[in-house]
Amino acid sequence: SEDCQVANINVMQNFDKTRYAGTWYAVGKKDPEGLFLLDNVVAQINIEEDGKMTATAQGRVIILNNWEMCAHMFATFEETADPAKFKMKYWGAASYLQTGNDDHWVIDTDYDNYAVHYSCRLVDADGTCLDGYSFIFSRHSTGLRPEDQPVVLQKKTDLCLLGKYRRVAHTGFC
Ligand code: ODT
Repeated sequence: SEDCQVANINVMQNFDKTRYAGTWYAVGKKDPEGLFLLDNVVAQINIEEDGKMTATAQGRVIILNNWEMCAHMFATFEETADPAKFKMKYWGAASYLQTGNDDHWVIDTDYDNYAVHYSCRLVDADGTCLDGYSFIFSRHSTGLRPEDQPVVLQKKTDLCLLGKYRRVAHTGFC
């Protein structure tokens, strides 16, 4: 939003989770404090028979004493009054991986090429986000199509995160 208030952030209208399902390659990321997923991040969104959204994800992480590994993660999503806003409960295949319960907001997607995700973990006293993260997802491991780049740039600006993203490499590590 223009004033960077978390409460005023616009999310995807008429969000359709069935079209969001499938494989997404993270191509850009704004990191939170205590960064976890480094690169080679691929998420697989599933819709279960009961209609609930779940996901698996993998990504390169460095745990404890500089041990590099491919983290295998799982998540369940709790729906809210807004269909584009979920609570994501997540855990790792191994006990030493991160666990948590984060917001998972879908800011914008065309379902077939790009998705802009946002999660604020800590809202400051002034209503802005003090600690959060955001993924730019693509259906293509090679990155965003040129025609999607201006759309995504506008969404980064709307999120008050312009210039805070880094590219997420896909090297085949995971
Ligand atoms: O890298 C960080 O520090 C922030 C990310 C931490 C949470 C990642 C946990 C992944 C859970 C399993 C898969 C979910 C897929 C969802 C897609 C987008 C958000 C990661």
